[in-house]
Amino acid sequence: MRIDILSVLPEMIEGAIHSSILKRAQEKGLAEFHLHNLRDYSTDKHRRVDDYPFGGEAGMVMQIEPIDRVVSLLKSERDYDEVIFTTPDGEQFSQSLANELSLYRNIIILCGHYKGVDYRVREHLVTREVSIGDYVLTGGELAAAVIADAVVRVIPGVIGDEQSALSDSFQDNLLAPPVYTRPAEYKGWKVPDVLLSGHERKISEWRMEQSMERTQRLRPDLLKR
Ligand code: 6GU
Repeated sequence: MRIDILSVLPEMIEGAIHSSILKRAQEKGLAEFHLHNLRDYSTDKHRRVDDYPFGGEAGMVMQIEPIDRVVSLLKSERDYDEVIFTTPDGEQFSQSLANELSLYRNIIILCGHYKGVDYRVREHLVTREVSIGDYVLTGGELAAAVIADAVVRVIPGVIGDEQSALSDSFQDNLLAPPVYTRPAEYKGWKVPDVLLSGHERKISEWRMEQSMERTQRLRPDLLKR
């Protein structure tokens, strides 16, 4: 899968795509990231990509031209399955959307700046608008990094033990059960006996009970879906 990310601050995303799992996905040839600085597509001698809004409101607006230039160039090179725009008024990102996007070959993620992008970009260039939650970030860069991370880690082969992506919290609308490792006792704080019992059926029953109890207590909304 190839992900092209368009941004005025690509360095904000750099760290995420060089983190261990996403880096390994790239080394294995399962994912490719291409960061594009929108300023490189400005026609202005000062590399400006924004201008004053028509109608005279406060704040600057990102212009359509640099965005259209890079989107057109990319589309001339390959077909894209989706042009995603990150914005707090988009559809809510979820595990199921991450799973769906992970099946695509090529996607573009355009990092939005809320209120700040010429609306024709959304009307004519973008195919999907995505928010990562009900709060406002200074820009869409961190949201793009979140989306890219969640999508790439569910591509088969990216996570060593494929089971582990499938048993994540949210894959089945249940929170994951607690996990422990050695030592079995630390400062008198003990690992639950059942996990040391070697009794497979009891262990899997305990995990399911824990998942149900934690979901009921912490995220009862998940059980109603
Ligand atoms: Cl996608 N962008 C911004 N700026 N803020 C957000 C968001 C996106 N999702 C939640 N808050």
